[in-house]
Amino acid sequence: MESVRTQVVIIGAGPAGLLLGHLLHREGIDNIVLERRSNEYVLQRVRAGVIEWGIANFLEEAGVGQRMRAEGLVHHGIEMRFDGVSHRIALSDLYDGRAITVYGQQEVVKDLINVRRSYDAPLHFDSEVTGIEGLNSAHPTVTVTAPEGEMTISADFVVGCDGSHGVSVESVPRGYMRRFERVYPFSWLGILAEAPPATEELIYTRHSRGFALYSMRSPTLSRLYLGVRPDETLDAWPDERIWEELTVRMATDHTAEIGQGPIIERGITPMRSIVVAPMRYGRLLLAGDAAHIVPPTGAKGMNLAVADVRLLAPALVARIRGGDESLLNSYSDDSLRRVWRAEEFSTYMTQMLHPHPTDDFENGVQMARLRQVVESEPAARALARNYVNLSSV
Ligand code: RFL
Ligand code: PHB
Repeated sequence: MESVRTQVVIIGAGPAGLLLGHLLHREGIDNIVLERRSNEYVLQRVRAGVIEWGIANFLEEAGVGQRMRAEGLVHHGIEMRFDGVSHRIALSDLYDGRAITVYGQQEVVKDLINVRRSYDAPLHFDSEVTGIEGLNSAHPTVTVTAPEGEMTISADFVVGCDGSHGVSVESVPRGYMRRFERVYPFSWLGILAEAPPATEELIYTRHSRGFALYSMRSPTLSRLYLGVRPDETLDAWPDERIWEELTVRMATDHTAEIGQGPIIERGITPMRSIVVAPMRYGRLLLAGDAAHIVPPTGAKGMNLAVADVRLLAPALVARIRGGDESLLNSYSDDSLRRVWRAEEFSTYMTQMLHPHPTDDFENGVQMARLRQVVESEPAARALARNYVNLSSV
């Protein structure tokens, strides 16, 4: 079995793992990124699309924002649609001219992989971490199953950026970390379609039949979501049914039909909230979805992953270079404050926009919340600040 040594082992090549690897490399810290999926799989995985103002700035400062600035779509507002009427929330007017950038997560991942390839730092695809040992010793080790065979890597620190079903949390003694969880009674059916977006801004819709979201990836690609029952499967949703349902839920008195086109990707994602605390055990640190999941209604998941790494990279650098552990010691508390704020906002957005199938008291409260957002400037301002820049305040 091959045995390798490095300073930091990073498990997972999503936005969190790849960005951390890049930030550490820039500070001269050796690291190895391990990813169980193939390079192709990671590049075509369609996920998040909204990048907050401060997170976009940070990606640029980190030297990986060039294409995002050139090709990303800057949005100054979003629409909230209910009772067949659209209301614009003027994000930038409400928040010092700040805006969001719509740029696909797989494009962020592609940019991060390209930059890593440019300086030839180790990044292993098809390489699954199957065990983590010695987290309370000076040199923890991970066991990796790769196409070339098994490998062990010993490091100063292990960082779990391995998403929501990762091996990192599993390697911590039971009972050490607390897991807070909420499951919502619906899922999102998401599609990517070769159709020019019919509108310029995202539209969050509440209809009595359920939630719908109109988003996009480029001037030729639309990204749409439908709130569906948690037990729904894709077999029950042929293309015609998806378009029909989107058309019904998004209809207003004034809008034309939504643009349709070939569906090139589809999936169903359950909606849930998870927080794991603390985000550290000995020499293991957690970042991104490995430590927390938010329902996608607030568009926060990728932003939180980047924000974790923005704190964690300097903390690891200070500890490895100078032996100063203070930043590492406060990493979990500092991150979790932001994570709980994001959970609060994502829950608020989710509950306001997903009608309850039977509880009409709940539905009355939802409508009151929506009306407040479009009628009260302080309420709209609060939404704008949270939507545009929660991870940087
Ligand atoms: P990732 O991207 O899941 O990456 C984890 C990686 O770890 C690998 N892995 C392993 N590798 C080696 N050994 C093992 N034992 C491993 N176990 C796992 C996995 O293969 C994977 O490649 O986590 P990361 O980096 O923390 O990034 C988090 C984001 O991906 C996630 O939060 C967002 O996609 C969430 N999200 C959104 N976030 C936003 O900020 N804005 C949005 O608009 C937004 N929309 C969304 C979303 C997520 C969605 N889905 C599908 C969950 C919309 C949807 C529909
Ligand atoms: C997306 O474009 O994929 C997207 C946008 C906003 C959300 C979730 C997903 O809240």
